[in-house]
Amino acid sequence: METIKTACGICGLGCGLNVIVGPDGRIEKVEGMTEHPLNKGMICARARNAASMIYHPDRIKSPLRKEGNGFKRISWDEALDTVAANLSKVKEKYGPTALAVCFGQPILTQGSATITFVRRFCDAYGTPSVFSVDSMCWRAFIIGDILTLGKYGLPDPKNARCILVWGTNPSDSQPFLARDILQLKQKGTRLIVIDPRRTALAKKADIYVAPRPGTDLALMLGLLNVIISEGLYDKDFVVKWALGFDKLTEHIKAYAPEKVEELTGVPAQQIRQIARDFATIKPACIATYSNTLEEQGSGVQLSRARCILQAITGNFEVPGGFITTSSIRHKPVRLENLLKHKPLGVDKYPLFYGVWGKLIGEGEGQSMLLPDAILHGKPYPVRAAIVSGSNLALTWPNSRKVTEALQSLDFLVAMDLFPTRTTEMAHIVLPAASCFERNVIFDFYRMLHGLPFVMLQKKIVTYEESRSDMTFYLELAKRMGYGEYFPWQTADEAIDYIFEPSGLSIEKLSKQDPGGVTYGTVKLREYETRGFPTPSGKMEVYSKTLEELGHDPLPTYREPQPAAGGNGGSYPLIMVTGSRKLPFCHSQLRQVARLRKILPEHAVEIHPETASKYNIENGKSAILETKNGRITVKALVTEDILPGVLSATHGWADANINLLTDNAPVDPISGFPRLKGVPCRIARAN
Ligand SMILES: Nc1nc2c(c(=O)[nH]1)N[C@H]1C(S)=C(S)[C@@H](COP(=O)(O)OP(=O)(O)OC[C@H]3O[C@@H](n4cnc5c(=O)[nH]c(N)nc54)[C@H](O)[C@@H]3O)O[C@H]1N2
Ligand SMILES: Nc1nc2c(c(=O)[nH]1)N[C@H]1C(S)=C(S)[C@@H](COP(=O)(O)OP(=O)(O)OC[C@H]3O[C@@H](n4cnc5c(=O)[nH]c(N)nc54)[C@H](O)[C@@H]3O)O[C@H]1N2
Ligand code: SF4
Ligand SMILES: [Mo]
Repeated sequence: METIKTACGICGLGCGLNVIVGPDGRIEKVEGMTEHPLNKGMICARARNAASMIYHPDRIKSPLRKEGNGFKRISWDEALDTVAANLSKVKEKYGPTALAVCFGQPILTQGSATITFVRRFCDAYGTPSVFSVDSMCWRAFIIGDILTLGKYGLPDPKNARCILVWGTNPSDSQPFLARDILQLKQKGTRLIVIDPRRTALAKKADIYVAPRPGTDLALMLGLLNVIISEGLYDKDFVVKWALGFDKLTEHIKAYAPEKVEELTGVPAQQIRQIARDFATIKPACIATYSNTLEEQGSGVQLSRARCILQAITGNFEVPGGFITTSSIRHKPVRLENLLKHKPLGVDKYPLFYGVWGKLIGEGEGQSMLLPDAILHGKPYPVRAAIVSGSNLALTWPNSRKVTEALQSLDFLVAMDLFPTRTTEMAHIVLPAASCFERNVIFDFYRMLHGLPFVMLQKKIVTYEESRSDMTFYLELAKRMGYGEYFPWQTADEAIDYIFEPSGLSIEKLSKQDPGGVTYGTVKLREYETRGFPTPSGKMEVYSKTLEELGHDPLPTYREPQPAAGGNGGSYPLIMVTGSRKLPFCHSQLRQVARLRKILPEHAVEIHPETASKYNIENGKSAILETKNGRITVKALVTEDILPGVLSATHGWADANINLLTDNAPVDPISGFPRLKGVPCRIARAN
């Protein structure tokens, strides 16, 4: 038996694992790595059952070519030749913009080298049409942070004495964080939870409030109203660093607690109490994550409001508040000089693409615009797509339209671990290496957790003919004649090349620091010596950049449109979608019997009052409907949700909630869709 250390990539958070490998080279057992700074020995059911996923009989074992209604096994050579020939044909006929590359969460969290490498391939081909899940995950907050602070800030709850857990449920989405927060609470840290569902942490909280979904910006402005009117802010900081604070002071007068109570349903007295606690118990942080406040249609402004709350209370770039970290030096690998076109959405959502001339991410397009571009050929035809590590047929909103678009393509390639609703539409399907079957330098800790730490996600086993995503793009580039830009023999060589300026390498992280290594620093009050990296050098409470683009220069609450909830219209209820469930990751892992046993099927959460009003019974089927479609789903009647609100999860092939959501961009700044606060109705299924 051998124990090998690796960073878990199943849900992408990077927990440290000890993987026990038997004499035959098979993974026997997976345990938590006690010395890892994040999970400190803890693992979740998914990692514990990793072997059942890796060796699952349903896995894609070789490349496949579509033949009639089925698939035929082919060799990698044939697959690569077929992909290269078809992509060349599409480029010749329609130009390079006709290829779209779409990647999902497993690529996004594979480490920065993979994303830049995929982009290098796209640059060589000449397509700017790259789309990822961060059109609805996380990026709206990055944009808001940069517009306000000039950089991306992360909450540091592990060092906080007051934590506002706001629209995140770490018990399901970051289990080690839930554990840490409960431990801190026992030691006296003040815990405040803001969520329309009474989550496990909410039940232990000092204060729990349940706002009407989609009204969080009003609540944040209400907190600012109390903090400013009661003088609970850091006056020295504000005078020196907060550009436009005087305008904010006027602006927030419209958000008195009683007014905010009307908008959000949160009692004025609790708004006052939360504001006072947050401003006076130090250090304090607002612990959000990457998907809830972003998907309300006002993600960028929510991010700005939370940055302002953090900074004016003296909680920016201090441990326990918001922290920022130094970045890792990479070799630049983009070939932007070869790109003659900009991706979809740059004109309408320029800040999604970049702020002040600096790309956000790698300058992807806004994915919400892709289905229509494929279906209507505007602004240019998109006729082929490579889908890497995404089950977008289930996970992108408006599944009906996404499916129709994918089916209409001349050529579709999908690389995945398992057959999915997306791979079933592909002309060529490729077997991807799982996170236990490839080397990746996992450098996402700083981005995800504000932890200056790096670790190797190690190739521990090989599975049939699976290959890493980088290997596929490397091989494809060579077939397509881009060898001059892709001189590496292997993906590992390319990773080492990219990380060379940092001094990190696969060899070093494998032999010298297999348990990971601290890399870089957390920055503490860097602005005091260097100012804020914004055009004004200050924190931009009032954003001229937004004003010039026709947006609200100060965060301003606007009632979600179309409105929902108690308005007596056709869709009187409000649905939140996609709350995480611990056994699964999006649409993944439904095959693993032990995980499926924990949560056998999709169930929509509904309050007993709402259930009785609509004649819905616990455990019985119900029809859930929005303007986009309807599904039949089991009802779970629970006191732990606000009356009038329904909560449905995503990723279920048989009761797919994204048949009910819309891909229309809603946030005017980022183009993010609305997946929380969706107007809906429910009826008993007979
Ligand atoms: N088990 C598991 N973990 C995951 C993932 C997974 O698929 N499975 N996915 C990972 C990824 S990619 C992401 S982006 C993150 C997402 O992580 P989060 O966005 O933090 O998602 P959740 O932890 O499910 O928390 C969402 C909470 O927000 C509440 N909520 C919904 N609407 C509103 C609202 O309008 N206002 C407020 N205040 N609260 C609201 C819900 O009731 C729920 O309790 O999780 C990551 N972790
Ligand atoms: N309604 C609603 N929809 C949502 C959300 C919501 O809250 N509500 N959340 C959104 C968010 S935040 C996100 S991040 C997206 C996630 O959207 P996706 O990224 O599309 O989610 P998954 O279903 O996890 O799909 C990932 C696929 O990659 C495969 N895979 C795993 N590892 C690898 C690998 O290393 N390489 C390759 N090539 N494939 C791999 C898996 O088998 C799986 O089929 O969903 C979004 N969709
Ligand atoms: S939470 Fe579970 S699946 Fe996610 S990285 Fe940690 S151990 Fe892996
Ligand atoms: Mo996400």
